[in-house]
Amino acid sequence: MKTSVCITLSTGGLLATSALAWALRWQQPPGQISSDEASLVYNSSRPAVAEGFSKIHAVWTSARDCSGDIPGSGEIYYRRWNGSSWDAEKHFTGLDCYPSAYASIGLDSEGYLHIAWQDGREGALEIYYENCNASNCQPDSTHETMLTTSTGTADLVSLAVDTADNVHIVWRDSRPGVEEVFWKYWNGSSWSTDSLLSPDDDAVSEYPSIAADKLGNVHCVWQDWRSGFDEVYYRKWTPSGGWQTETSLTPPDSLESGNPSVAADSLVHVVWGDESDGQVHYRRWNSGWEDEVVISDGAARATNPAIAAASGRVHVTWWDIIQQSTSQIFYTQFSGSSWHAVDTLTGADIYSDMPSVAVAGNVTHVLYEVDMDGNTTGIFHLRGSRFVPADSLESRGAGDREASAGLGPAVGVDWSINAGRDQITIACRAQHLTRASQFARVFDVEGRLVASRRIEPTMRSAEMTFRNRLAAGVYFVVVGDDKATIMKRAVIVR
Ligand SMILES: [Ca+2]
Ligand SMILES: [Ca+2]
Ligand SMILES: [Ca+2]
Repeated sequence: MKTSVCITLSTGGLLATSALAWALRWQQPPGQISSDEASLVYNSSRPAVAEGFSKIHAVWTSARDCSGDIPGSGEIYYRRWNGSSWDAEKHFTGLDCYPSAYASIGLDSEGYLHIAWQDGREGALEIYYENCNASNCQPDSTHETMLTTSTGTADLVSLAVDTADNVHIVWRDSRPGVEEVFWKYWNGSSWSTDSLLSPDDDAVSEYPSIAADKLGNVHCVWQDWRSGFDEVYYRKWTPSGGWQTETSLTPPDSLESGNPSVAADSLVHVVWGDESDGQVHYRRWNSGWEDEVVISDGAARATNPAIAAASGRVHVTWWDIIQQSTSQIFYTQFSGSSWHAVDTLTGADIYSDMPSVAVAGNVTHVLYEVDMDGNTTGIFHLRGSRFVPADSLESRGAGDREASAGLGPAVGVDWSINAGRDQITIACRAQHLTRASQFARVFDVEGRLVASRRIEPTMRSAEMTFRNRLAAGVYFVVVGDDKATIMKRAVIVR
């Protein structure tokens, strides 16, 4: 029985000096969606999610209906989040158990869900495609279309639907002798021929990611080995001009920059994992490519970011291999001007990876893979919604503007919990709290007030004693006065 208490403090949201007068409240525990029966967990992997008509659509690979006689066997499964629960699971591919995997989805303006995946039913992998009306999707394997006839292997497909409802796919294809990125698209009446997007130069170009913006354009990124190390390249497609020449997004610095992912609204957002510091990096196109920024804060190797852009905000999730034996999911959000503090979504006691993200309204949905027991994996779902942890923003009048006048720039809060987990000590650094009405409060992840006490102006620390032990979970410590608050997030692990 574990008795130790581990506290993880993040650099919490600093309400007083930024516009981030909110936090994300993640529903716990996460829901498992890859099987309706908790006792039955099949190998399920690589979830992909997309928003459409305020619903969340999820696909993933599972071997639940396969005996395992065929190596890599798996089929593509689908569920729709209707706003409060997941509709019944359906399978997209016929249950032949030949490998079907790496599904990518997008929705068009009429509510059709488009899906592409790699499939080994013909021997070597090829790209397949199907669509359905997402209001009541009825996958029909007799309507599947084989989109490629590669002389090599066609896989790692990414799909996007542009504003004219053209369906674009990019994928990795070894037909030139070495893997290159190919593209084709459905123009409303037929599929175009397969077309090379990356230079046919004997250097591997792979892991393409594609996204459509609000203006009718399409954006593709991939990793490219031409300098002897992987770097990220980019091309843009316009309806009138087709594909523009490529742009290098990362310097050829002999440090791998790979697994890029792209999202687009009226701007273009690209993330990737970078070996220079083991972090997730981000670049935005806004009338030109802005400098890259580091958006993760992991101590290990952050990789495989997934990205979504919605309502002017950018959402990024990734996994970080903390140690050889465990991996955790992280998330952060960009307001357009500043990045929110990184949220840790999964504990170090489980191995979780392959996150995917989509947003409906104010709710962020993250799906990811969990290693259940070393042999089987399951797909899990977390919802995060924005909320304001300070109990009464209304009393602060104009909120953030008021708040910025309240506390000095060097504010800081430290806190610790005793081994019995029933007493929190909160320390306020420097002389920030000079007003008459000051408080320290602890909220749980649901935003409920757990404890509150008044702090005298002369006090530099406060203790809060709880009647019961605090359960493991996420908490927020808020210190402030009637004008401003400082929030710090903490995760209490078993
Ligand atoms: Ca199959
Ligand atoms: Ca190449
Ligand atoms: Ca690099």
